[in-house]
Amino acid sequence: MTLLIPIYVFAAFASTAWGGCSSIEVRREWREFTTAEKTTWIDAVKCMAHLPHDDSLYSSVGDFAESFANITSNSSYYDDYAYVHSDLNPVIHFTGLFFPFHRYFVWSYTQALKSRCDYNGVAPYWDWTIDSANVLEAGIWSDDNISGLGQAVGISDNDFVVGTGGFSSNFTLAYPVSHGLRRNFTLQPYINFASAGDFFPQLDLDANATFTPEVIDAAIANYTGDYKGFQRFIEGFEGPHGSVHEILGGDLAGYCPEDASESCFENEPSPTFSANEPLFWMHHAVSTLSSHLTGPPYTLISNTIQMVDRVWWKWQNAHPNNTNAFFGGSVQNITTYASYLEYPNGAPPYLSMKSVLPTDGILAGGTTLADVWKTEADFLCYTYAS
Ligand SMILES: [Cu+2]
Repeated sequence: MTLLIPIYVFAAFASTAWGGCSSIEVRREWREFTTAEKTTWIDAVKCMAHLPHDDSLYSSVGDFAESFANITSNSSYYDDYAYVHSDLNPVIHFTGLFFPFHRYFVWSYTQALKSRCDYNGVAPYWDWTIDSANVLEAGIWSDDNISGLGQAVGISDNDFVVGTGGFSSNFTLAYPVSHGLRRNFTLQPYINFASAGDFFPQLDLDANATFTPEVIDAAIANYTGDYKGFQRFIEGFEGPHGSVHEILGGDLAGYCPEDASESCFENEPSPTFSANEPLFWMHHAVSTLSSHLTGPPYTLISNTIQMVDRVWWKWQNAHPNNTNAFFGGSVQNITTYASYLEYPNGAPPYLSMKSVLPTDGILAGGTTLADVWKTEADFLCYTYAS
């Protein structure tokens, strides 16, 4: 598989991987983008969605994805990235790979936008804390067809397909079945999780209460040196990461398109195709409970990756004891609530800085946790303005 890594990946790495950063990308919040910059980013994402499927993509886990989303050649390079997240679901969520893999994944995606679609901007993130008090008023939902991300409120008559904004046209997703981008804002998404028992103690929770500035600032200030505790808080059920996914519904939350197979609905909501949503990359989607819990709805969610990465970055920089803090297992164990409490970020064998991140054939091989630990170091070469 290593031999099949596309040549552009090496090209993208050549300038940064060895010998220090020639420049540092400063990631910015969506509302700090000019209208032209927003358009440039949307155009680049749509370009990815029109590039052909890369045959080097393969399933390395398959445990979850194969049941309803086998790799199809009738898909795009953008779909390939969504597929990677779906396939790796059980190894990158509720394990020690959660933060480092998603950091690497968003970075890789941004490199692809640049190398394959001539994107010359920086990776945007959506600071959902700013909009937590009234998510629906967020400017990010602008209906403008070249610079807006479109409506957050879904329309059931239209299978919740987003009908406004830049992704309402020329943007088709392949997984789990061909469909347009879907959203369905739901303030109390956890009502649907009643059968998951102890994992969701507050079924009527207003999801936006979990990602306020106060909540996130407290998380960053606390858990000093406690990587496991910090991850558990951010990634946890009914936590900020999952709440951003679930409050937006549709693709980001893993609700199936109407033409999907029966198995998709049986596993609903499944976060495995959450990376369909362009916002995923700004939030960083993470996800789920997967096939280990029995009976729907058992799954969970993901976050908007980029912002999740920024929260980790802020925590890493908040105290010297956080910077290199790490502890996590390689095996997801959320079979029962008790096992989750024991292994919220993975059971043994434990991971180390030498552990290698999974690629599914389209990400750069041989990347270790150490490579992605410091964003300003010579591998990733990016930082956040604040
Ligand atoms: Cu994820």
